[in-house]
Amino acid sequence: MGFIQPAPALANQYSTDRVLRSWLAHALPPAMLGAIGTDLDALGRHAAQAWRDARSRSASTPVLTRWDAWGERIDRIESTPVWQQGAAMSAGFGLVAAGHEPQYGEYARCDQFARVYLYHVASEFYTCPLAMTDGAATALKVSGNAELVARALPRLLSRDPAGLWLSGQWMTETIGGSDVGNSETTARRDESGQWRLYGRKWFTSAVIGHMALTLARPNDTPGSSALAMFYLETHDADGRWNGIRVDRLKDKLGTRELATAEIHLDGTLATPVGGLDHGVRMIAPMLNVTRTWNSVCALATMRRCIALATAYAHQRRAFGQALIDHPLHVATLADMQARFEAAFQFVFHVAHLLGRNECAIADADERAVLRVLTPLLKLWTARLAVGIASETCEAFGGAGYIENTGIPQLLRDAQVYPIWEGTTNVLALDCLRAIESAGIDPLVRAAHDLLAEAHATDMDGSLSAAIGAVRAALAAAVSWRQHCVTDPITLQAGARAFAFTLARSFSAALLCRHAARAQRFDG
Ligand code: MFK
Repeated sequence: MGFIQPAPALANQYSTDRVLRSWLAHALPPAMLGAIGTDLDALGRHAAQAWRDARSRSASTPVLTRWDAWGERIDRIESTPVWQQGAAMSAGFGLVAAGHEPQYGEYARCDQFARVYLYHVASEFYTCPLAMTDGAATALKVSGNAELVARALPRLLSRDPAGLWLSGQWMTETIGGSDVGNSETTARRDESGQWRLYGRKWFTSAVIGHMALTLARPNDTPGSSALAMFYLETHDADGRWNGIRVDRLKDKLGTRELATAEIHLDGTLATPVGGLDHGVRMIAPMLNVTRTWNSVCALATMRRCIALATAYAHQRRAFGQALIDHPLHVATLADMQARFEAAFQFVFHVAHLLGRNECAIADADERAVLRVLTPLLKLWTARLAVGIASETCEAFGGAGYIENTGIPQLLRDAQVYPIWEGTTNVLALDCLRAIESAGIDPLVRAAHDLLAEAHATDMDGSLSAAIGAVRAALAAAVSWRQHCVTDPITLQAGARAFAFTLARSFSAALLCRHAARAQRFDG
């Protein structure tokens, strides 16, 4: 037998992550970092082991059994082995709970998202229902519905695997994926006065969950504002489906371990969470949390891609030397790393802002900035992850096109990030709407503050060109918007480019500050 190359190996994904460790060391109180370090280290070890384990077994996908042997409709979904460990991992490491527990105050979301970032790829997208569980907990808290909060929150935030509930976010219908306001599901009171839902939900990502938040129309009025947000539990006390039929599981490009279902609601008992209208407004806090999770998970994919491509570059030889000794290959990896580090700064900056907002210590400017940065972060990190995953396939050559190396899956899975939870264009328009209501000044001020700090602490002046370039890009974006603010067609047509410019500028401002700090600290 001739030459055989070994599979790329991963070391502990926490202890070898210079970017994460240095960010945490600078941002978190030292006692907190000491307290969470053991968990992060264990998650980093788990990630490396999960990569090895996945290479030594066949891929598996969830299986839907609709009928039992005697003809009874059962709609049972069997999960993959990794998913069967999901509740223990999630409760044990507090992957949802950590973001809501008070002990770390404004840093709770930083702690939580460091955990999620380390767990995500190993989880086979078990993080998807976790994201929605977190979103449901957040939306219920914001709703102020004390009864539902008392019933669901202890379960959604449980650290006991047996007591942990997962939540779905059932929004998408055949008539409207992005255009949720067209939803056709109706809500009717039965003879006992209880609300029951009737309709078809076309993409339900957590039908294996215990509850869901969903939208339905309590009367015949069309339009988005006539939708109400409902809470439902998927099974009754005897374990029977609550008027839900699972029609089939989706045959998807990626995230194949995740059971995404088409379902019918046929008399599903449900409770209005708030009033009987403005359901989109009520579910928006959930969307903003799941969009942040999407960004964290996209970041995790980038990191995994670069770790694998770098490991491979050290072992694969071509033209007489290792790939890592070829300057052009190194430059390609360095470009991927630069994009990843910009995304990293952006993700954890938003995580911190979210934590500050939820602790009620964010000021008005920070709240406005968080509202605009959330869709910007989601749309930009999603596209970055797809680009880096594609580049990674190429860095592996032919092996990157062979399914059982595990490399193509990174690309197939990454393609979901720009689609679910709002496409790039939907989010670019959301960003315009957010700026329309809060103005662009808070965002510009926040970026200028970062650049001013970078400038003031840039000891050798090496950052002045970068700082100048970011200021110029921001000024161009602001002036473009000002120029077409009375021309909605031009504004919408340019929304995507505008959003990308803002996202790149803001992350570059964060990088400038980081670079200035790095001149002083060894990290
Ligand atoms: C691994 C990571 C996993 C991540 C989880 C993945 C789970 C996947 C499951 C799914 O994919 S679920 C489907 C996700 N679907 C979407 O994300 C829908 C995308 N479409 C949009 O976001 C549309 O822009 C939107 C549905 C919000 C448009 O709705 P409307 O009603 O036509 O628009 P409108 O009038 O702008 O918004 C209604 C209200 O909500 C307004 O408030 P008011 O009533 O006070 O005027 C908006 O300000 C408010 N709103 C909308 N988006 C908001 C928001 N408020 C805060 N934040 C937002 N993002």
